[in-house]
Parts: sequence; structure tokens; C-alpha cells
Amino acid sequence: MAKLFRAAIMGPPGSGKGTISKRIAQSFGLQYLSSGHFLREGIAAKTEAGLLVKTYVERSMLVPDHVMTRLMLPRLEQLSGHSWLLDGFPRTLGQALALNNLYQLDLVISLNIPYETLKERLSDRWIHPASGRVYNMGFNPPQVQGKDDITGEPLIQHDDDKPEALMARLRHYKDVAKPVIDLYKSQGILHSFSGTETDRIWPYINSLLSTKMHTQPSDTCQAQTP
Ligand code: G5P
Ligand code: MG
Repeated sequence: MAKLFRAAIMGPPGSGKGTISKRIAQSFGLQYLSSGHFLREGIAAKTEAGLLVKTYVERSMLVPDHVMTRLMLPRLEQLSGHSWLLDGFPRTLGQALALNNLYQLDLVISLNIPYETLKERLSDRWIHPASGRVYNMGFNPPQVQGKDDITGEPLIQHDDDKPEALMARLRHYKDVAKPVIDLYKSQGILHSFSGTETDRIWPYINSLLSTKMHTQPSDTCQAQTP
């Protein structure tokens, strides 16, 4: 049986983590777990945890570490025997150390996307406040302009996605991510990719993963997000 492969993808809001994770899951048959997806799922279902995290997610602020680890780590326990890819977790040193206590990652992908590019992508971002579903008017617009695809309710744009607030948020991301990146660098598992277009970065990631893991049939694997 091939060795299990455990990976994570890091990057600021809008950097392409989700887009690239889906491609990796499809091409290499890893189970794919997105922290943002699980949070939004809880918000939509109005679970106790969902109500607790709603204001953080709506404002793109970090959810406290103890909430995130309680959300993510049990899901990994259920995946023993599978290879997996984490999208958006860990995001802080506290989360990385909690994960490290349980699992040794084989590879971490870090996306370095220029601020200007992120600003353009995110200032086009609209959300459905009740569920946290996110739309991008350029790349994944809603079916009906200004309306949520599932409920038909109006979409809003947060003050946090306006340019000044956005810059502060991206700087905050960098500060918080730095010790996590340093940790993975010291473990020799960090691979950074820079660029302004996902389609140009993807071939390098594809080639890295092809080298690092034995491509295996993905009959037992499926993505955990849509
Ligand atoms: P998420 O859900 O992890 P974010 O804010 O980190 O959300 P987001 O929006 O999900 O990031 P992404 O996954 O990095 O971005 O990128 P993506 O969705 O693939 O691409 C972003 C947009 O750009 C999309 O519309 C895509 O179509 C478009 N795009 C992609 N590639 C290109 C390209 O080449 N060119 C162009 N022009 N466009 C492109 O987390 C949500 C919230 O949950 C909480 C936080 O509140 C967070 O804000 N959270 C956590 N809190 C604490 N700890 C954690 N571990 C947390 N995880 C989530
Ligand atoms: Mg995402």
C-alpha cells in the first residue's frame, strides 16, 4: 500500500487556495478539507458553533484557535488511512502546533500573491450574510446578479472588503502566517509559489506533487467540499 500523504495549503484571503485545492484533490485523489467550508456549513445549519463563528467569518477575522482545532482535528481523526489536503488550516502558530502534535505533514504549499492582485480579486467579493457563501463578481458570479444562488436573498459587500480595510487585513494575515511558515520551513516541507495567475502557478504545483507522491488510483478518495 502506498504511503499516506498529508499536505496543507496556505495563503492570504483570495490567493487561490480553494481553486488549487480542488485541482489537487481531483488530480491526486486526496481527501480535501477546507476550514472555510466547514465554518460556513455550521453557519448555514445554525449550529451552536456556527452561531459562535458567524461574526468572525462575516468580517474575515480569524476564528479563535480553540474553536478551529476543535472543528478540524476530529475530522482528521475520521480520515485515518486516507491521504489528505488541508485548505486554510492551520493559519496560526497555535493551530500549527496543535496539528503538529498529532500529525507530521509531508508538504506545505504557500501561495505568495501580490497585494494588488488580491485587492482586485477581493474588492469584487460579495457575500450572503446568513450563510457566509462568497461570490466574486468576475470569476464566480451568482446566477442572478446581487442574489444568493440557494436562497435568492440579497448579497452584501462588507466594509472589510473595501481597499483600506483590505490592506490592513492582508498585512495582518502576513504577520500571523510568518511563524507558521517559519515552522514549516524549519521542517524542510515548505514550498512557496509566487505569481498573479492560478493557471500559471498550477503546473509547478502539479509537477511538485507528481514528484513527491506516488500517483495512486483515487477510487477510495473523494473531495469533501463541493
Ligand atoms: P476561507 O474560506 O479560507 P479566505 O478569505 O482565506 O477564506 P478565500 O476567499 O476562500 O480565502 P482562497 O481559497 O485563497 O480565497 O482563493 P479562491 O477561492 O481559490 O480564489 C479567490 C477568488 O479569486 C475566487 O473568486 C476565484 O475564482 C478567483 N481566482 C482564483 N484564481 C484566480 C486567478 O488566477 N485570477 C483571477 N482574476 N481570479 C482568480 O476562510 C473564510 C473565513 O473563515 C475563517 C476566517 O474568518 C476567514 O476569513 N477561517 C479561519 N479562522 C481562523 N483560523 C482558520 N484556520 C480559519 N479558516 C477559516
Ligand atoms: Mg477558500
